[in-house]
Amino acid sequence: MNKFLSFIVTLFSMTFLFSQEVEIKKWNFSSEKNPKIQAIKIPHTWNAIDAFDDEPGYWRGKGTYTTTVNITTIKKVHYIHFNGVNQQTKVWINGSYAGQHKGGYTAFDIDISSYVKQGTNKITVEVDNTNNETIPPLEADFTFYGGIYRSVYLCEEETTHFKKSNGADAIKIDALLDNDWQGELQLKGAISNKNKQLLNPKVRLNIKDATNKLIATIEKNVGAEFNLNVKLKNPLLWSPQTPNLYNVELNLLDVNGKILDIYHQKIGFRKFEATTSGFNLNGKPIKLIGVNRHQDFEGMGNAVPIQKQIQDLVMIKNMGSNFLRLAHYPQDKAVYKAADSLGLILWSEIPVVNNVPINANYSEYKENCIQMQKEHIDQNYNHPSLIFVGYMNEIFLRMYFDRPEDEIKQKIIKNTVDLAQTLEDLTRKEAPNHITVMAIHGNQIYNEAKIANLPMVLGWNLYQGWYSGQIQDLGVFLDEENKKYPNRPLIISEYGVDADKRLHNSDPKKMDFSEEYQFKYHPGYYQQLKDRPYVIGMTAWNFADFGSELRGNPIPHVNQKGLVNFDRSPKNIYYWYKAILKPEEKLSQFFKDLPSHISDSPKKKIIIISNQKVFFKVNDSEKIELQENTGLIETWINLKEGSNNLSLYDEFGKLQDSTNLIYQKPDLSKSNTLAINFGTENYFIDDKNQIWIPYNQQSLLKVLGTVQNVNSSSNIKNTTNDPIYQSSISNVEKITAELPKGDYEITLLFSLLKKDKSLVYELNSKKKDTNMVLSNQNIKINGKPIKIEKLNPFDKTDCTITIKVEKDLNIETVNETEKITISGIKIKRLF
Ligand code: GCB
Repeated sequence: MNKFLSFIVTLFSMTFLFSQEVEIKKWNFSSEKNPKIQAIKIPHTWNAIDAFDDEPGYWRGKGTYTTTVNITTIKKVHYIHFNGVNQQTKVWINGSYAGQHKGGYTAFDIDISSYVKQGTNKITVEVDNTNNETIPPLEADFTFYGGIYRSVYLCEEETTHFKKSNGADAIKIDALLDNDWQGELQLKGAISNKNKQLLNPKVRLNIKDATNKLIATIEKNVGAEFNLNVKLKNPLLWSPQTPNLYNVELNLLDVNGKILDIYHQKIGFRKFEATTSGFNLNGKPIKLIGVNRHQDFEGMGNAVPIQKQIQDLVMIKNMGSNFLRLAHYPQDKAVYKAADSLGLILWSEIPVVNNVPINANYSEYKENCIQMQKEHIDQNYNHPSLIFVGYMNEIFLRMYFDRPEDEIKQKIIKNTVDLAQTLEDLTRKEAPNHITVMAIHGNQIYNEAKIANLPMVLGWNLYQGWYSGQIQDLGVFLDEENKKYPNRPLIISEYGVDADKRLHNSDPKKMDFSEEYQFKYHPGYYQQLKDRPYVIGMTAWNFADFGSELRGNPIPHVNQKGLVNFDRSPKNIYYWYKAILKPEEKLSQFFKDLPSHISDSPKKKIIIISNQKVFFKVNDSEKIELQENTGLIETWINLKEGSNNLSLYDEFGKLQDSTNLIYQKPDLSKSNTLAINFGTENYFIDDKNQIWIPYNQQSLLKVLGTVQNVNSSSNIKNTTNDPIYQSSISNVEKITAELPKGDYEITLLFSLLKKDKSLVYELNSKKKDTNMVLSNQNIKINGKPIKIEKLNPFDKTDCTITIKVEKDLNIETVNETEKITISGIKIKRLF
């Protein structure tokens, strides 16, 4: 753990806990699916593995957690605080039902005082992540992992304490600034004081600076509800550059001055405004640039330890971001605290995504949305980082995709606008000093239904150059919207493309999943944003790859639009953002693609990520000078056969990066293995580090016939090398090659691709998938017959044979009228 991170972690553990809260980590768990009781630790989910396996879907049902806690006195108030459980929770204490909660992304308290006894108490928690038509999200492009995936605390309080409401202490703080930049802290609170048991309750408010020096204190007798106002002279302001924080400590006292309850919160003074000519923070314009974040992590689902979550925010900040959208749901409280300390402006929202019901479920659904938004606001209101509060994402997406008849369409619009108006009003009332937002997809339906007029800032999720159109269409779209609605502050709430670190292409194209296309798309968007001062900012989709079970993709079940991989190792584009967003930190490095360049041509495109003047040398001889101002430089070089040394220097001759690149011709007299992928222009690195070269990069193999490419992005079973099988060529009459004399191992790779079920997210993509029959292909290799048994859809078959070759390799069908459909071929020379 780096120093900075460990500092933040200690800071949190100090403020998070005080004596009456005990974290309950160890539980026993069983589920309807697997009744065998197992000992587990929180955070926990039962979908970390099955949401990524070959079987479609993931288990959604009921899981039961049990544990015991020791309670020393029942004279006090006890409750269990859950930070997040997906999706419905019911709690029993010693067999008595104590309460429930709906919704998977907000915290909640279950008061257990009436059910506990002195000594050992049994807690039973039933968690249900079955698809529920009344709780948002109903559907979305992410996996709804079930379980108690955030921390749980047993809390003990005096009978008189700060009131709890909506999973938080009912204390709201505004740290305001007047026109002369003088601070005023306004605090609203409430006390739970059953039967007026405590006479004359008193509160004491201490405000301390970052070094814990007391700078203001007041004491006041209070009733059930109270307000406190404190003026602070020349407070240090909070901003992404200077995340100055103050500590607020509120004590509840009895008449003798005994402390009955303590509330802690870090606050920050900042003033902001979203206008049609940009965003101002503390009186200065600032372009908001950052990322969206989902909370899951490779191999863990949503049960991610806090340290890893904080590390995400450290990486996001280190990339140069000043802005973070927590999409599409409230995240762990540690995330908001980290944003406060690191200086990241937050957009946080509830998961009302894709559609709103129009059947009998609507009223209950609406109630659940309202309750969720209240919890979301009450739990996070006091964080200085929280500025944008949202409540809907692409809410007409399902309707757009399904294209229902007009009557149904009108009903959907009616309910959706009704819900949006309710949530907008609620948010303005409950979070009066924040900015309301909504994210919509690039379609006019939102303007037509007038839902786009509701929020204070409108967020557009735009994917021109991926799901539709070209990269340059972004600016055209934004300009048109700005012209039509000149009074509407705009932000780009999402933009991005899927990119797989194993796929590379020097001539990248939309939908090819290569890292190179991602590298073309993001700078293209950034430039168009910079050219448009009226756009408040933009958040890339997504910080990291994340689980979305319904997706195909080169890594099935994973949305790969991350700037970093699912395990948080950076993709090349992460460094590009860092280079341009942090010009003060000099960064120059080679774009990392393939360890070897295997092609008929020695020409290789070199990409350099740099925010300074650099030069580089190939094999210590040629010196190539480069000027830089966009963070990225592309140039072509010629490689010699064998090993090539590339070294990159700053203008003063200091080495910045070096790499070794092997150039190999696809020639089996010089190397012993050649792997060729059909139906694609991408290079692919498989799980054994074998590079598969696209058929068009070599002249060794010849394919005869009027061949057609067949592509899919669906999961191919029984392999992690999906990209090899996700592309094929069909209608092949013959494959031939002239090989050096010898013994060879030949592997032919096949897969049966059927038309993908289109995803709701792939708005305008024209799927190239065709239905293919690949049964009983009878093929001969140099006359030796091999038979491919019937394949299951989206399954793969590899056939390996050993043959002697005198001169030619010939792969053809036994029956001349049949044609071959094939995904790849690997030729290994044995000697
Ligand atoms: C969107 C959605 C987001 C998806 C993303 C995508 O517009 O808001 O949830 O994950 O597109 O990758 O398609």
